[in-house]
Amino acid sequence: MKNLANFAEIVDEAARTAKAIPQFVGDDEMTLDEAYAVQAMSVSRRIQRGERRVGFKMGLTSRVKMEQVGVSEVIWGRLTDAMRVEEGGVLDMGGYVHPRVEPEIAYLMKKPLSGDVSPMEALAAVEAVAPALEIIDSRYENFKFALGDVVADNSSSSGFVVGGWHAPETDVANLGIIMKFDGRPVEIGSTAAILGNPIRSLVAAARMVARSSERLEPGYIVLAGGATAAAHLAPGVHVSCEFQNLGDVEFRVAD
Ligand code: OOG
Ligand code: MG
Repeated sequence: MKNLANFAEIVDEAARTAKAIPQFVGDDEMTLDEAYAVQAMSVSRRIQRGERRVGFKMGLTSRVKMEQVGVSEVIWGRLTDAMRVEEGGVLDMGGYVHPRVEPEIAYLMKKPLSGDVSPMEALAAVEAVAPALEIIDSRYENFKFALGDVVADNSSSSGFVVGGWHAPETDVANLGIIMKFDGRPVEIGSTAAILGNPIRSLVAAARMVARSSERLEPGYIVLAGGATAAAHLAPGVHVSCEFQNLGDVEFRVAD
């Protein structure tokens, strides 16, 4: 029998100590349900250390992200309060293995949502929408993984920055994005890259988390997934991202 709790401990310790580990599995060695079970157990370890659940992140919801990591399935992970980076704040790379940053859209939930829902039903459960940056960090050596590995590793969750909140009816279907390092554009894209419209990512989140007996809870943040490829962070870099109609999000990496 596979010792899923042991996998959970290994991946959680790798995240806690920011030390890279070898890939666990090819996809045939761990089923997807087992990988999500490992993820749940590893996040429980964080909760036992005093962290608090604050939401979910969707991953690989754009073609460019799928191509960047060579995995072509939509995935999800769990967010805790310890992953939140203050907007305009400073990120210390010491807590990460090889972090990258990507532009996203964040939803704030006002009503619970779970299972099969329409985009209209999903939107009716939203309190607000915001521009966001996700800081992802794979705990696997060379940022290399198969589907089961990345899901077990909480879908590379490690940090997120949320900008100003807007009314839920704000149209975020196709907004231009320019992500800059030290004022120079590094990634340019559109929110439409996220499944054609980020609301579809919220619909997918409601459906997918239900399989693990979870639901999107009131007060939860849901990150819709990267709209562009992720860019490697380096010490001292100032990251800023302009979202058409939504405003800017920024942070700095400590030297
Ligand atoms: C997997 C997580 C993907 C996204 O927004 O697509 C993700 C990874 O790229 O390491 O967060
Ligand atoms: Mg992401």
